Amino acid sequence: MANVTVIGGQWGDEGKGKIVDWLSSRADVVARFQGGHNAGHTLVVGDQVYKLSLLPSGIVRGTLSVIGNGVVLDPWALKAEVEKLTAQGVAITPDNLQIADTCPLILPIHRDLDALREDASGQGKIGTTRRGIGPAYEDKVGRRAIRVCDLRHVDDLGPQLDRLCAHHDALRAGFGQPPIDRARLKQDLAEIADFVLQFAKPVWLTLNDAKHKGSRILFEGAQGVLLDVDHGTYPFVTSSNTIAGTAAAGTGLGPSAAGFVLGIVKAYTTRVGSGPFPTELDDEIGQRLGERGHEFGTVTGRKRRCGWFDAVLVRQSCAVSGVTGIALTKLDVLDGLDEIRICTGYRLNGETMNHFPAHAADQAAVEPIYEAIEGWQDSTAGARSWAQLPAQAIKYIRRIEELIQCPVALVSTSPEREDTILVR
Ligand code: 2SA
Ligand code: MG
Repeated sequence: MANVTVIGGQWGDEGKGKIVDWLSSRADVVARFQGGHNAGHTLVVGDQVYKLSLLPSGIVRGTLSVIGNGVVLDPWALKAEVEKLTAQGVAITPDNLQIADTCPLILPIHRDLDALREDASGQGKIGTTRRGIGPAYEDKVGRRAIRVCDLRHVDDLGPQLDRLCAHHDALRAGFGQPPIDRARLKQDLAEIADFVLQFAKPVWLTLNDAKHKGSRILFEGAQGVLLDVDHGTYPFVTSSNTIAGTAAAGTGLGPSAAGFVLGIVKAYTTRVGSGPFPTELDDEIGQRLGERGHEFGTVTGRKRRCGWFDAVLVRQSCAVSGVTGIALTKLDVLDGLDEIRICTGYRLNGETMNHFPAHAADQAAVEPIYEAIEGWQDSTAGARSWAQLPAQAIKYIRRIEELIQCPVALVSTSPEREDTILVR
């Protein structure tokens, strides 16, 4: 196996955790390159369920796991997750976890600001995970972030805190909040510093050394292409680039390192948070998909919105992310439906279109054009070979492949990692 970059091809929750886990047994290094502890990757190993938000999924199998510079890191969330996994019997040490010393930190003020803004935004609210992701990225590009390497110099944070406070104190005043308590912040950082610093490394160097040794690197994306800050359903997106191209920038390896770009795509569509969703089903079928698919947020427990497969959106995701092949997940959730629909185009103001328009109002107004195919009654749950799939299920997969203009490389038929069909 060469390097593989795994990304979500829809709005996240496509089942990346399982696929990354499946692939991580064949990788030497697993690297996260964007997002933060807003991700929710579920791994089922035997009778154990691991829910990861910040740590790369490779950690569960003991594979060297790297958090790249493109990730925003909440040190307290890191500690809590490390402790949670340690209690589940996963050994986490500086030998198997490395964190880029250039990662910007998510501070308590970011979490507060995320929630204050959401609460003040009325209809305009994004439906964020309230983890402080957006405010932390803003501070990164605004050049006022405190980064992992700064934890080595907490006593010398003066000028950085000046910049941070100049910005945030004004914002906080607008929300009726007191200025940042600098002494408290410094003390909190000083207390958590050693915990984070034991893992801090120039990970670009680790990864470049791994590359020269011929090691196989697995890049683990979080969220999905439709939540990408440039290519997604802006402004209802996350604050990072979630496309495969970010694997290079978010770790310090060049674009040639991405290798096989595997887009994880659910056999239907879900979304958490606000924003347009053309194929959303507000009916019994939507309800059924949510129940059978256990569609609740891993991090926040929020109920996910459900709908039919949207081939227009996935085609676009595959294109902007340079997807080599897709892994189709949760096919079994569609078992037993009489008829299955696939969105093949949109109608907007009387015109037909085959891509998703850029403007949020147009995105909300498009009407899906559906193609119906007959469902299948037999169970696909747990199928491990093409031969175990009903003919209609194969037809559905082949039609998706055609419509999205991208081959299906894997089909996943249950959360269990061996329940995977390798197509090519
Ligand atoms: P944020 O917190 O600023 O990144 O939120 C902005 C939008 O991005 C969406 N988002 C997600 N969508 C799906 N899954 C995500 N991870 C968790 C999961 C989410 C959860 O796997 O279940 O537990 O609720 C995730 N993270 C961010 C978010 O809903 C906003 O629409
Ligand atoms: Mg998830």
